[in-house]
Amino acid sequence: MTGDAIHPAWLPDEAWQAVGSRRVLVRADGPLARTVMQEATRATDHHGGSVGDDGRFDLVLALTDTVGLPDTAASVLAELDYRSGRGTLGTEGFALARRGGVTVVLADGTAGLLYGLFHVVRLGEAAFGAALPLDVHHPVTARRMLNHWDNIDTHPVMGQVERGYSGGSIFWRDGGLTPDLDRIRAYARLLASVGVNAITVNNVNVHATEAHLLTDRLGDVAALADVLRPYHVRVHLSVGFNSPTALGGLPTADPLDPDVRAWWAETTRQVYAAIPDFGGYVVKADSEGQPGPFGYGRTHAEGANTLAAALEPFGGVVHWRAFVYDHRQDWRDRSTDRARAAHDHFAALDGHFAGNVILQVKHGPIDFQTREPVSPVIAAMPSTHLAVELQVTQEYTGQQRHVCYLGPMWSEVLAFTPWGATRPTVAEVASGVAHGDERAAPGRRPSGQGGLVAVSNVGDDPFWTGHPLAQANLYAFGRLAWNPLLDPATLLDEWIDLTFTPAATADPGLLRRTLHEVMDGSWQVYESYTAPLGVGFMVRPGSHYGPDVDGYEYTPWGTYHFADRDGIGVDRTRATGTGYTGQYPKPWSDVYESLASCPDELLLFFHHVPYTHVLHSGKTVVQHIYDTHFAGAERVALMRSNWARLGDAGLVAPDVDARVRERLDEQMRCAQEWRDQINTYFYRKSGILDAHGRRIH
Ligand code: BDP
Repeated sequence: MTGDAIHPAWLPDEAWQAVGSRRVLVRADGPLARTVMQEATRATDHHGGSVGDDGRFDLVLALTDTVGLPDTAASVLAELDYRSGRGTLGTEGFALARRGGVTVVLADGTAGLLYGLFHVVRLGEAAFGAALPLDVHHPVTARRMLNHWDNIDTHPVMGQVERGYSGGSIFWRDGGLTPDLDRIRAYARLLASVGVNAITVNNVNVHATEAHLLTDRLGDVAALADVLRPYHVRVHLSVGFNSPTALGGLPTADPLDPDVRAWWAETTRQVYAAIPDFGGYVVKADSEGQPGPFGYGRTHAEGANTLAAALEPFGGVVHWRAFVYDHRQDWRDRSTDRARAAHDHFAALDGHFAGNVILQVKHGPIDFQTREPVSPVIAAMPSTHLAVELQVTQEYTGQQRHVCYLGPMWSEVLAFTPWGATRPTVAEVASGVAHGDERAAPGRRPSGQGGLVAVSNVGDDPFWTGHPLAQANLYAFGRLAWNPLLDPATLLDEWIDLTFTPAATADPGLLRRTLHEVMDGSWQVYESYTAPLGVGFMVRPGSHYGPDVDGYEYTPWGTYHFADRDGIGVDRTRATGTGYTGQYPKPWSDVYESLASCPDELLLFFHHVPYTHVLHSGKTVVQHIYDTHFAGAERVALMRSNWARLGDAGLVAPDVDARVRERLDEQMRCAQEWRDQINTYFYRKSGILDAHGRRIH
């Protein structure tokens, strides 16, 4: 992909117009303050403003311990002192106010100033208009992390980026570190602008070459850390549990073996010698062929704690993934249920993990399907730090060929209340403030570990994310990790305003309106033409793209729909099924157990029902399948014609327009393929005709 012009994503110079045309004063020192200064200078150089201290300012960015602030900033600081006291903003928070024609951003630390500057960019002219009352901003979650499933080498089956749909890796090229560090710097800037502060640079499936990043290739990781640091992004590494044997030449990786513990301690010491602000390790163990503590008769707590002990002296953390299941199940054995696996493995270990272990839990119990219930593990580990893992890369949601704006899905997950009462929410559990803390609330500074993690969708593609509109997912993830209460539609507006600069037109609202039409409900549209009612999978084995209803049905992976001539769905009830519903606390265990209360969209995830079962919507299951599949494909046709209006009006850059059109053509083709295969399959299984007489066979 090199040689193509890199699209600026949501921070083109035009997005800096409001800041760049102003007089900016920065009062802070240190590396991050230098970044703030550079950003302000770049913007003002471009738009004709100025950065400096000539006594006249429109925008002041200052640390709260600055002596001799200009009058307006001093009055804002006085109000902040009165309200909460300086020192309460934390390392990343900031306060913003506008009075007397001056916009003031105050922070206790330079990271807060950086985030404050990006906030002003987001506000645009609104930051320089009418007075704004003092407003304090904190991230709700302390760790806002992206995992890159990138390999240095190109894997024969998975390619260079596992489940990557945006070209090759932006970190690794030709068997080593990319020479294009400017691209990494631009990426760090995008991440900082949405508040992401941590990243892993290699795949959770740690192959032989990538394993060496921990030891003899550490210099490459240090080089990446140097590029990311000016934007307050810390580097973490995915490491193999068998590193002591694979890299250290030890006879065992048993986590309780003293030599193994010493190896981790010494290796980690060397990591910190090279990268003093290294974040920690991410571990996928005993899962899909990765080695783990089970191989040594140890628990996952024993495994995680050994790595945690090595990191602890340096303030590092272990993100230990709860994605542990047996991918060699017997499909005839209904007592096994992949959905149960994480809870079965981890719930009993609550309270056994070291303080710097963060259990990283996929948001659903299976694997990033279009629709899953929230994982019961999130409610089962009150004495464990948890991070919730989302998938920005669209493995099961159209692989960046289909438009699928995931903000609404994540927002639903984050707002879910695992105990039924109005709080705490999943977001509050992930922020580490939920348990036993009545005062837990978004906006409060997190008191503990934990966080939000997502699998990145970025590669070396000129549009960063393959589908240009998939940038919005990266944007929304960062913003929701900062504040899970943000409205996904509003986030889309933010992204639109920062990304597109519409040419003057008779209809200035057209761009925004069209993008909303195309993107707002695109997750539900995708859901409507793919696997129905929460049943999941039905995708082509291996690639996970396109329909294959029975592709996984008789395989050991444990992802079944159990469709036969009479009905469909997985019975996960306590009464007659796998007992999975019992992993939830009340009220959800009862809500999901009962056919009467189980939400329609999750019906087939929890129950096996006849095709004639009547949903809450009043339709039968099979008629719902037909209707949603016809409607879904029609919606895609509409999305395509709506987009064409934009392109025809010249409102988006020609290269973006061309890429989006090409993807929408493929989405149309694929949606029709899904519609036809699913409808025909269920017609043939059930023998029930479509009530509206449409062609289904
Ligand atoms: C699945 C992917 C697989 C990943 C795995 C994981 O298909 O490539 O390795 O998740 O999260 O969704 O470890």
